[in-house]
Amino acid sequence: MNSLFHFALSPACRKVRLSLAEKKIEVELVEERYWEQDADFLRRNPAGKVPVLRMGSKTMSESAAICEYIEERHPTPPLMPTDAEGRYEVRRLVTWFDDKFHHEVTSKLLYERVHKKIMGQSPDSRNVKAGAKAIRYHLDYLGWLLDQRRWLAGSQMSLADFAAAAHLSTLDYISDVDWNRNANVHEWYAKIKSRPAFRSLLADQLSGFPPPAHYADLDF
Ligand SMILES: N[C@@H](CCC(=O)N[C@@H](CS)C(=O)NCC(=O)O)C(=O)O
Repeated sequence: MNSLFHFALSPACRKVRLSLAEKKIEVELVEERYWEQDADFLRRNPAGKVPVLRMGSKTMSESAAICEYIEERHPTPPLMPTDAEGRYEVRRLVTWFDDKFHHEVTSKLLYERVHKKIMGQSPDSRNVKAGAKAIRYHLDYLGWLLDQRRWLAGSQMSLADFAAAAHLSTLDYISDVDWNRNANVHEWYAKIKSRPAFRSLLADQLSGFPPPAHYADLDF
């Protein structure tokens, strides 16, 4: 059996969960309290980060590398285009979310409001304010991309959509996404949220942090 060591509200873990589910690869989810940095966890990933995926005898870390590995081993259904330009665009957008969006928005909202609390620290309101401001610009950028494309990186759903949806779904869990800001983004998220691969994310419950009613509602 494959095992994914994960944390429910980790966008990097969610991206891997979406890829595995879309390709119908079964996996046992093992919750990892990564901030405790226990010895077994550090043995699995000396970088001390989730996700960690164990497939057969192989133990892997780094969500982008994991997703591309899954893609190469299980190419159907495809989550990467076949042409170099298309693949470039997917990788650019995955990096946009895992780097820029993560730094400007996710770390400022989710990590302040949830992760810090779990670790017994107080949120910094300046960060929360900065994150709430930055997400507007990112939603506008997504809306602009979707003006020209059916999916974020082109005409086919790809890892770029999963990277974006992974981040936005964790923020939606804490009601930090204004779905009325951009109709294209709302429509795109409704489409991706209704996929069977999304079901396990919508069932997530983090103890002490109940999700709002709209979180699992497909008609939000
Ligand atoms: N580049 C990594 C980032 C993963 C990541 O930042 N995971 C967070 C949880 S969302 C973590 O484990 N943080 C612990 C740490 O940075 O020490 C990936 O894409 O897998």
